[in-house]
Amino acid sequence: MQILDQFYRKRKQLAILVDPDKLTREEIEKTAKNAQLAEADYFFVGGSLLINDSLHQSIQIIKDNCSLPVVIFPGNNYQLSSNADAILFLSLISGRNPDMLIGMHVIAAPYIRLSGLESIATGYMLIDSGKPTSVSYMSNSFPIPSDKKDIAACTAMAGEMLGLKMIYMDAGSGAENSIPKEMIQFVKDSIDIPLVVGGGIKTPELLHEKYKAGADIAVIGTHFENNMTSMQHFTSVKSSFIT
Ligand code: 1GP
Repeated sequence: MQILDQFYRKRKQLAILVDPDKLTREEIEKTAKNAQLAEADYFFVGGSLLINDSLHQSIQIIKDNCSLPVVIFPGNNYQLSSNADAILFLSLISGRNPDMLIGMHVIAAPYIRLSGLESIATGYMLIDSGKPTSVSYMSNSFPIPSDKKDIAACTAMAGEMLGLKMIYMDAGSGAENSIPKEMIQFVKDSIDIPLVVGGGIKTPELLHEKYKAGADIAVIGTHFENNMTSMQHFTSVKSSFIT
């Protein structure tokens, strides 16, 4: 998988999150074209609910308008499409809801196998961002408090020891407070697998802070829903980390 190759080459990466419920066809088209021009690395596609059943179509629009890999970031086990290149096979390791740790995976596994999608085993950790998020409500799980970096680090460590291939720390879409740099750094120092960080990254300065603290891949969704043309300002942050 390209994500792992880039990680071993020590390249910072940026994923653009598209929630098919929040963007029109035209907006997805524009986002795809902008992402290609700005040299973003991936599209993550998914949402907590997906009311409009447009996952398949949204992925196709992205594919028709750019050549970036599309990775499904599923809110539940119905969010599958063979139009994508890969899927984050998420285990919600910050929570204690067995369905989110293994139950839904058992249901989704044969479909993923049949679809031919590459599955990326990912330890998903929700971090408290100051207010309840869709994910914590929908998953019936508590996020890790943002000042408990030791809990976050031990959770990530356990995920790595269980064989997961990436850790994704998420403050939730549209989070007021992004994940504190101290926590990112502490987790990064505790694991050897790629670290994905998302939620509430609204400025290039915040993105720089997350990369500097140890994020290998940053995920941005909400900001680009309203500021599509600003992508270049964000992707140019990656180049300051090329060694
Ligand atoms: C949410 O990490 C992603 O799961 C992206 O968050 O929408 O706040 O950028 P934003």
